Amino acid sequence: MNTAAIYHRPSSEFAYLYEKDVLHLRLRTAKGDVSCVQLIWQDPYLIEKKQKTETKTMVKGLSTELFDYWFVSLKAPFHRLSYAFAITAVDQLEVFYGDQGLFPYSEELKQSANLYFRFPYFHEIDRFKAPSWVKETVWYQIFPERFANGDQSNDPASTLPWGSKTPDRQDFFGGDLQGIIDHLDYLEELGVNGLYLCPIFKAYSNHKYDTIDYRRIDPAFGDEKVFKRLVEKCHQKGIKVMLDAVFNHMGDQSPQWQDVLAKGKESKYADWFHIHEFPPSYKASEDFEEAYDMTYETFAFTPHMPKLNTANPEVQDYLLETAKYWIETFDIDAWRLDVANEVDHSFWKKFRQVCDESKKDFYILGEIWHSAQAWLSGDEFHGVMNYAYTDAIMDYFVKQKLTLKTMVATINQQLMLYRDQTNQMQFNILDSHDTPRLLTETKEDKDLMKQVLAFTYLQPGVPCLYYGDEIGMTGGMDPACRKCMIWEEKNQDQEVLQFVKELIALRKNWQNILSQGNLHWLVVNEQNGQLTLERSLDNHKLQAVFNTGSAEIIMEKTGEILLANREKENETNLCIQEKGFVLLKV
Ligand code: ARE
Ligand code: CA
Repeated sequence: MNTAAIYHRPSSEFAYLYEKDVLHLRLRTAKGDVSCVQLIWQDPYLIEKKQKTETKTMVKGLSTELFDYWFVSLKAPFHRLSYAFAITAVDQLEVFYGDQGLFPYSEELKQSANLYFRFPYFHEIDRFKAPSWVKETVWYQIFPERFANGDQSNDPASTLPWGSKTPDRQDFFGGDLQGIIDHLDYLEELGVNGLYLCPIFKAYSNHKYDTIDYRRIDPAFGDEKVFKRLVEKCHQKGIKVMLDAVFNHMGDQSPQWQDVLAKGKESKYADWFHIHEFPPSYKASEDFEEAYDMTYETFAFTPHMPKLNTANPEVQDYLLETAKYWIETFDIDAWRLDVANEVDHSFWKKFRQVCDESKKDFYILGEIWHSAQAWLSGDEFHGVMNYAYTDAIMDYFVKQKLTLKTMVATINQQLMLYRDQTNQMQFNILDSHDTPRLLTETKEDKDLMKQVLAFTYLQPGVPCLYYGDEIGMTGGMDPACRKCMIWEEKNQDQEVLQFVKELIALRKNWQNILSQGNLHWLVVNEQNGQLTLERSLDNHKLQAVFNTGSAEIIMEKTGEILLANREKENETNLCIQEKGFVLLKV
């Protein structure tokens, strides 16, 4: 038995309330090492009285390269629990694993109350709760400067003709909020029901991540009246609205930073930032894109984005009031938090409370590109932009940097980092305004793009479509991934658009299973590239077969075809070609 791999941690993603009074427990063991795990449990005060313990068999769930994860769900009569694990290895060795560690198994051990792990009390108020509407959402990300120009009167002076070129870093094309309003019917027909807008507050650049005034809509995008109309029309169409909160830093054109430049240490904003030496200064790189010898802290090495001191109560009040203002005045439904991992937890805990107080079922999404357990224990974010999960998908299907087995193991590893209800809230994006577009990454192979999209929309978590992907737009690394949306139908790929509409409709029709259902990998065949996954909930089952290899896959038709690409069928058989897939209701 590989005892070193055995692991459980109370009050974590290994032991948590999933629903009111329903406890989920997980145990980690070495892959292939254990044949059976029995949970031994009882009320802590009854164990003290030597009351007989109960047992419940755990089931083997997901596996990674190194580990198997075991799972059990249970209720406790008095909302208190002492529990331990009786683990039987394939080599027949049996151990008792509890709060004091591992012991060779014996019945006597069960009488020793102090050897048990504890879930002291099932407090509903402590449970990781998330707004259930998010599970039913298919998001659409818009970069407002490039979606649609609905009002030429607000165009910045240097505005270029729409779609006239691949954008450079400083270009403006006149996109605005009215342009989004004008195309809500398009979004409704596409089937998306959540809108994630990149920043829209007054700022210097075309991306608006260098905020000047958090309380004003950027004049090039419109004004508060237009924004209020946009949110109202979205809500009338059942579309939720998520704004982008850039609280890690401000723009250096902001009045606060300008005051620091003017007055130095005497400025009342001197402590709003992380300034090590006055006056704040830097030396610019030749292309003015990056700086060095900076005497103050910034986002990355960008001198135009001085980092905010979010431990300063004045800064906290200013930002928390901002968060509250946009929720209470415009009824937005969610915040996406920019550079969320570099802002302190103490501030985010206050932020979560403000959002919860401002609007019931408000959704908080952190931009974190790596594993994010520290922000997802229930008192900060509900989910993160799930690049750590979708990178594995891209690295296998598109970039061929991973083996099939490693992709599956990485996905399972990500799922085991978080509580099940948290996994349902994760924001699955394949591309964004910060990455090359999906179709460009697939080298314009539309079948591969469809396969990757279909695979992603079948995962736990909610999908987000980056504007223009649905009509076959391309574009490399930022700023090339931020081209103007193409509105002439003859220049839109109508075939891809139709496929994406079907995929979104399928995700919404089956969102119960796809969001909350179990995930099983039925076939992971490195040789012929067959990957079959199953999503199941109660007695409903969906199975998807992906051909990630080069030879055709012939298989029996085991259910009703819900969606497919590059597959042929006759009465009994299916033939799935390279880069094809089929989704079956079994
Ligand atoms: C752009 C270029 C830079 C260039 C800079 C010069 O991308 O290469 O040096 O211009 O001005 C915004 C703009 C960007 C701009 C940036 C800085 O949208 O166009 O950069 O400001 O001026 C990391 C962070 C993540 C961050 C990305 C960009 O972790 O938070 O870098 N994303 C947010 C927004 C951006 C925004 C900012 C932050 C700043 O989504 O749009 O940029 O407010 C790996 C790492 C990640 C890294 C990721 C991307 O995966 O793990 O940590 O993200 O690569 O680089
Ligand atoms: Ca405009």
